[in-house]
Amino acid sequence: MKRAFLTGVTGQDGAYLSRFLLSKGYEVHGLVRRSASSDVMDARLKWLGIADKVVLHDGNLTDLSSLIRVLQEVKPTEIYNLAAQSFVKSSWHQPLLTGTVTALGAANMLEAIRIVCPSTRFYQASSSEMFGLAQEKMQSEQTPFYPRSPYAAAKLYAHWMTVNYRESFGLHSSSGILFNHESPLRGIEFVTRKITDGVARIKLGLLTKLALGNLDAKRDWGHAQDYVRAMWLMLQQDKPDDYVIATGRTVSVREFCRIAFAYVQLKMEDHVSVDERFLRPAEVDVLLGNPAKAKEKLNWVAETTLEELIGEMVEADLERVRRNKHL
Ligand code: NAP
Ligand code: G4F
Repeated sequence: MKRAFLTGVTGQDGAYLSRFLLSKGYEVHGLVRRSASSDVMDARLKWLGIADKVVLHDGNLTDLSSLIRVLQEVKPTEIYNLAAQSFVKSSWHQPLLTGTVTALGAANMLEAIRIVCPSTRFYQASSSEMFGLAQEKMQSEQTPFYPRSPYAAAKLYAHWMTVNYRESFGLHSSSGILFNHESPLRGIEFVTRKITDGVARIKLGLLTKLALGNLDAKRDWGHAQDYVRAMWLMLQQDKPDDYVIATGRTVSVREFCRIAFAYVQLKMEDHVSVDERFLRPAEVDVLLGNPAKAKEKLNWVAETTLEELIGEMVEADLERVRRNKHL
């Protein structure tokens, strides 16, 4: 039986990846950190109807002893390290915490694997944020990195540790350099979900204005459901490697807003304002990924268009706001 162990199982990608792996017949185990709000901890797994099918283990990415204990218990065949302090803006407020979880947490996971189960395949959730001040118009596996936030610097350390443990100890450790991917399960603090939630509230008469930050920033946005498939494909390869996962299309926050408001027959100009509280000390102006290697080696392409993604997110938020549902 194939047995997967996920850190970050309660997050957006953890929920979609769990569902994907269960559909492939895997036994799925996940790491959860202790929370005072344990009733909502597995809200995303519940949303997808799989909470009772995922085995949860108490632990923390910053606690190596907990990782060693859980790996000894679970004996996974595949490990997906999705846990992180993943919100870029917060990484300036909590740079040391971000380094401890997002950078050293990955090193803890790699050490636990090296000690307990060195033949287990490992996936590291790397990020297009590592390209930061992008050195090429389209970013590929060959593009030099230029991190622009404590988050990106932490992810870069984790990325190179994944490469290093592959080269030093022969671990089957792969790194997915994923561009932004969204869904109805995206955290409300990220701009896409903030916009679709705002659109729903404005459409239903609960809000009139939506305050955002830099409307000119451009991102290559895809659907999380497509991207978790790429994670799995990486671990099915004979050799570990690094892959850029992206759609190859970039649009601005302004254009994302325009499409989302138009979906409910509203104009963004009537509702969106700029509030400098949402600006960042250093911005990543534009990201655009080149997924050619993933297409060639993994036979992976993004299947969901941006318009389909936005439609699905707006519909989910309309439903959520109408029913006053959590998440
Ligand atoms: P997310 O929704 O923010 O989920 C992050 C997960 O990490 C949550 O399950 C969280 O648990 C867990 N976590 C945080 N600190 C932890 C700790 N100390 N110990 C154990 N677990 C901890 O993130 P996501 O969007 O699913 O992204 C998954 C991964 O991919 C992250 O590493 C992110 O940085 C990376 N990534 C994301 C994107 C994207 O566009 N989504 C793109 C590139 C890379 P709680 O539920 O307890 O908070
Ligand atoms: O949605 P965001 O917060 O995502 P960001 O910073 O691109 O990071 C996400 O994608 C990365 C992959 O490239 C992941 F590694 C990371 O974990 C995370 O999932 O912001 C997107 C853009 C930024 O340029 C930001 O300045 O939107 C701009 N923006 C404009 N107004 C805003 C807002 N972002 C947020 N969160 N809130 C605003 O009001």
